[in-house]
Amino acid sequence: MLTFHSPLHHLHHGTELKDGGLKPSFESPDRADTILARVRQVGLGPVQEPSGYPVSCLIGAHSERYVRFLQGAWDEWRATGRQHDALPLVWPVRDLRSDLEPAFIDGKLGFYAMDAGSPITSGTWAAVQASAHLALSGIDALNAGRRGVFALCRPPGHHAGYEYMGGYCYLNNAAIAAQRCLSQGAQRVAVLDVDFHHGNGTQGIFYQRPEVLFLSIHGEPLHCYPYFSGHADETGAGAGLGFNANYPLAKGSDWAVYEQALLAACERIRRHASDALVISLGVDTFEHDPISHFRLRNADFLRLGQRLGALGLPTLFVMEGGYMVDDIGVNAVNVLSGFEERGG
Ligand code: OKP
Ligand code: ZN
Repeated sequence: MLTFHSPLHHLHHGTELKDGGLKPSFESPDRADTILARVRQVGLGPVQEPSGYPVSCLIGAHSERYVRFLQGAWDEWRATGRQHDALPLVWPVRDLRSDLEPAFIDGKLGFYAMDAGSPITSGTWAAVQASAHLALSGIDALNAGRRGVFALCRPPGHHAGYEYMGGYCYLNNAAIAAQRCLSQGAQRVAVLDVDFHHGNGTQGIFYQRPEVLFLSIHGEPLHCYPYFSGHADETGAGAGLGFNANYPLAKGSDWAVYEQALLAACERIRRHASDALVISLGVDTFEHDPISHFRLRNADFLRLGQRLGALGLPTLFVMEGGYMVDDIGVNAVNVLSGFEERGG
């Protein structure tokens, strides 16, 4: 399997609020380094750097003004004399106004964020842009005839919506990839999100669109982040009604429970008759993940990959979460190896 990777991800290393103070984020550069080392160790296949793409390739999945905000946010923040990470601290919830973009950076940060988990730092834009380019390069490789491709994205993307960042995510790499796939001639695409957390951003971007089937298997949202989306009754709207499928599972779910949801999702994907499949690949479903609550074991990730390979579709794997760094390489590459066994 071909892997796309860029060393530019190192430019982004943020902080997050935990235990009452600012600490280095769980979403750290050594995550991608560990996965890359494992890709090389098992000889998964060639590793390439991404091509360059114009900013216009990000539009569609995101609005133009949101991309412009991301691009300029650090400079606007620095211009106010602050040098530490920029975090939002005020949000336009419910009855507040969300129809006007604030002019000052502190207001813009809240306007374009769902939480305080996605700090803007000096290197954030360069890293998130490179991450999106990995996903775009991945789709181009599929279109050139590859059967399976791995975009080793970092920062991740699935919590990022049409006009917001959040949950360590800025640009929605999987949605950007699906969008490119359609613009290059595919009629139908499926995006399956196997990260522990609901892919609220991807769901929102495609909620009204029947050509993109979005499916997500995740911790049930009354108890698990992101709390405000991911319920089973979210099935799409307008022309997209019936093209969104959520499989929320109880905290503590193991492979036996997980596999049932996975089989249901695979069946739904077959019915969609997709031309291509994008997998939002989070491995925070692992039993020892520090922030998640499923109980998948190392070997279960191999089984997951085998099920995905059996779908027989051109497949792009886009890296999302996974915070037990010791095992992240083994678990992510187990999915890819399982896929190759069954479908490569
Ligand atoms: C991103 B991805 C932990 C708080 C959790 C955000 C989690 C984002 C997960 N103390 N905050 O889906 O893996
Ligand atoms: Zn996650």
